[in-house]
Amino acid sequence: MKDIGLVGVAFSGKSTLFTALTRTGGHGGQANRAVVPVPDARLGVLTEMERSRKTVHAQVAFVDVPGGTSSAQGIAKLREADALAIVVRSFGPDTSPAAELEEVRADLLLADQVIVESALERARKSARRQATEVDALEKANAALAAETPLRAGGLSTDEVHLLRALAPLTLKPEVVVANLEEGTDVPPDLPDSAVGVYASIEAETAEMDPGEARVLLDEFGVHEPGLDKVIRAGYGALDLITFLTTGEDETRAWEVRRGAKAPEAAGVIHTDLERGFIRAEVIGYDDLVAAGSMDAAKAKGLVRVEGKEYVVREGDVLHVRFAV
Ligand SMILES: Nc1nc2c(ncn2[C@@H]2O[C@H](COP(=O)(O)OP(=O)(O)OP(=O)(O)O)[C@@H](O)[C@H]2O)c(=O)[nH]1
Ligand SMILES: [Mg+2]
Repeated sequence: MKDIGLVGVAFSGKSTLFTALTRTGGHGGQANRAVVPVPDARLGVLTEMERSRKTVHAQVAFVDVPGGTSSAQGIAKLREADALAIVVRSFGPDTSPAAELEEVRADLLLADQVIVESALERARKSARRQATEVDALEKANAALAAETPLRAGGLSTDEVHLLRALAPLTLKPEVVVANLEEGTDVPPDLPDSAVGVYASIEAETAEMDPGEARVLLDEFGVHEPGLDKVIRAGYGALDLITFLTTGEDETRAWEVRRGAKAPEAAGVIHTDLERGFIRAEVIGYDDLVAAGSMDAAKAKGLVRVEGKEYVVREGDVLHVRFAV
């Protein structure tokens, strides 16, 4: 499971958003890590279609990082995250969410500059230095000096690989979350991809009976709550795809690295399935729904047989054949 670190200036509402997330049916372990199910409408459809006894969602974890970018401890925690969600304040008096976003991004750039510069110095002095490493660090250093996040720095796969050990913050995928005043929308000067949430009221309503929550949210002018959007956007920013399995026992969403081949995906379900992988029977979600059921899809010859080289796609419904 992947971790998304919440980052933002003081009082932007990170902890309030975190509380709202923990109440959506999340069952966190530690106090500052909320494990939440990723909303996925396809699961309900397949569950009904195959009359599955159980429905299991993919999960993602949000981490509330005390101190944020203002402390070394906060920065260190954020380095452990797989993606960052930048929370900007868009409620209360004197809001300037776009300026806040720039402030946070500048902090992230600065934090990376510090580690890249010192790594570069060390690499240059080292007797065992490798030209490729020095080159990668120099390229990263130049990007950061030009205020370009490393993810947009034109680094090759190998260079990114060399930098991974430093866990640079600006290499991580990022989503922007506007914490909104009730009755308002995402301000137009934020990126188009920014999602809005009403953290305060959504924290209050997350545990209510859905009908009661609806009434209260309507009263506050919140017609489309944002928590689900935040979770989907966060999950979506990670370099993952979701594949599905369905049957009488359960309908389930699984996550795997984008670009993974069928045996690796099978291994997410169980290591035996990867070790003993023979083939996968595959149908895209839309094709399956159009066919009406797995049996109907098989009867129509719509279920493909794929081998070890097949690259799994978003929304594939898989059935793995294996022998151990
Ligand atoms: N009106 C309103 N108030 C909010 C909202 N979200 C947070 N607040 C209030 O803003 C204050 C700061 O919220 P926190 O969630 O503690 O902010 P934070 O980002 O965790 O702050 P630090 O941990 O200090 O960096 C609290 O008093 C919250 O009640 C919101 O959506 N609407
Ligand atoms: Mg906080």
